[in-house]
Amino acid sequence: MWFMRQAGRYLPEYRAVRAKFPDFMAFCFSPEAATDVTLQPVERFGLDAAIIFADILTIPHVMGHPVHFTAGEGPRVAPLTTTKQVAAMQDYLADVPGLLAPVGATVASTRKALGPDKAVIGFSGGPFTLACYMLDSKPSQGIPNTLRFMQEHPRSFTRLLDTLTLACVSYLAMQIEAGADAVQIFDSWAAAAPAEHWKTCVLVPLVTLGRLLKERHPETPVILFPRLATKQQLLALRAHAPSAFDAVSLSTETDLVWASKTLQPFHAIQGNLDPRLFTLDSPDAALAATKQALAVAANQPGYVVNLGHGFTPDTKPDTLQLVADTIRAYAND
Ligand code: 1CP
Repeated sequence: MWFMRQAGRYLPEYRAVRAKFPDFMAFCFSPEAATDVTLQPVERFGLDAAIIFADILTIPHVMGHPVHFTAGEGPRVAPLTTTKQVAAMQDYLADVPGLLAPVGATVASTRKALGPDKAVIGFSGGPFTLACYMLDSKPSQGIPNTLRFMQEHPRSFTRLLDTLTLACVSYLAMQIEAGADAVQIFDSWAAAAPAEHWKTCVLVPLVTLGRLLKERHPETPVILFPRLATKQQLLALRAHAPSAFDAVSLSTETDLVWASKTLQPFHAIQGNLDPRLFTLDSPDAALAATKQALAVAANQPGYVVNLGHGFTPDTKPDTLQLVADTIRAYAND
């Protein structure tokens, strides 16, 4: 068990460290502080895995599109507007591991701090999601620039996805070489791709990324998180396990009973507790959902308890403690 955004603002000990860094990206690139907050939830709740504290936007940040975070507003990425800028990104490709070396240092020191019974998870964004942030900055409000660029410059858009795919491979390989035991690819805006372009925008880049990574590190499990993927899309991805990935992280919206029956015999599944249940005054609903998920998916191999999306700042740590204790008691039974 581990939880998406387990290191975050709902924890007072996270806020205390965060307060020392007015610049969020500088925080992500400070191995000592990043290791500190990576370990906090693992120690507090006794989780099985530490996900490295960083952000998916580190890749655009070091490839010529700096990212700034303003309080309460989220990320702002220096926008990509021209095909020339896509071509210019090539120049950074070979340097990605070096430019992101501080994240490698966080991986190494986290690995060193934890016992062999705990896993360290590295991560990157999915190529399409990164492209959405580079073209639109706020994909939550729609991706008009991404859709226009895709339409007007189809070859350059493909080149952008290809470049980001190679950057992700190189970044994830670097994290594995620094000590990550598994990696997760967050394609958070995969569902924003028009249905007729889902294959070229989401499936092909994710499968290519996974395959290239497995050529370099065949033993390291790769988890995909194609957020809000439909059943049909999850089935299309299933055909590419285990050559490109080993596990799929499911959104809360996906029926776990269906996923356990249909996907779990082929690859591991992870998820998909509703993070909103952890914000309620009473822990009862989160506990009931946890027991339900265990009853559905934990009776066969290949189930990782997690959320369907990340924790929000109003998450109740006490509820997470009760949930983690319940899962541990189940696993030890
Ligand atoms: O001020 C703060 O503390 C900012 C909050 C925050 C945190 C805790 C951001 C800004 N990023 C993070 C860390 C983070 N981001 C992790 C660390 C490890 C952990 O899970 O504990 C990870 C894995 C991410 C990944 C990430 N960043 C995603 C993919 C997952 C998802 O939520 O879909 C995305 C989309 C981002 C971009 C981003 N970074 C931060 C915010 C607020 C956002 C979302 C912006 C948006 O809504 O578009």
